[in-house]
Amino acid sequence: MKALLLVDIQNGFCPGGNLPVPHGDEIVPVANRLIAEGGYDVIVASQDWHPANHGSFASQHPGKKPFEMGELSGAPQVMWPDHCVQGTGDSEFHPDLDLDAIDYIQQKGENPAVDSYSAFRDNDQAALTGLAGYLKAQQVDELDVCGLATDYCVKFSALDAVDMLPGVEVRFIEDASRGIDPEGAKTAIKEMRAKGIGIVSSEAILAD
Ligand code: VGL
Ligand code: ZN
Repeated sequence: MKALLLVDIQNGFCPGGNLPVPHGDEIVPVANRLIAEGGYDVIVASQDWHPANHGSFASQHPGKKPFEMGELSGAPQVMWPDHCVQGTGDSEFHPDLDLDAIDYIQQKGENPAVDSYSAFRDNDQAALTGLAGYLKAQQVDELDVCGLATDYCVKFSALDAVDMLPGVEVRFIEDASRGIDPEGAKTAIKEMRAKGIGIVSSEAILAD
């Protein structure tokens, strides 16, 4: 079974959101085309879903400013602007994303004491989400990953997919993703490639 994982295509990561990824909204029509014509059997989406007091927010650390480094539960942590707070418009999926086609939504980042870039588990790797179990139950053996942001949640989700779904071929769809920082995105693609993740374009997928 072929699956598509759409990572965090939410208002908060698009222009106008609280943690905007440059040109993040440009991936929405690409994602919709992949959903409609990509030949996927299973389509899943992750949703960054933080409580208002999440420990990744600079606002929870007196004296810290957004994008500085800080600490969370003893580990280094980027201090993010408040973003994707549960129940706010910032945490909603982009209004143009074709939600009807999504079979399973994996929320993440609910524990205020740890961040969760990956859709599969928290950054400390202690608590798992249900996503690996869901994909295994669907007998997925090919997983394409795309979304926001290439250098954070997309990268960590793709790397975890390789570790947590043995035997599954994992690919990253470059033009259906955008990064927070261009250098970070380049490094992320190198890390994914080094892990055996294929780097593909939506064009190639749609032409198949
Ligand atoms: C993300 C930073 C903080 C992401 C989520 O979706 O890439 N980045 N929370
Ligand atoms: Zn977040």
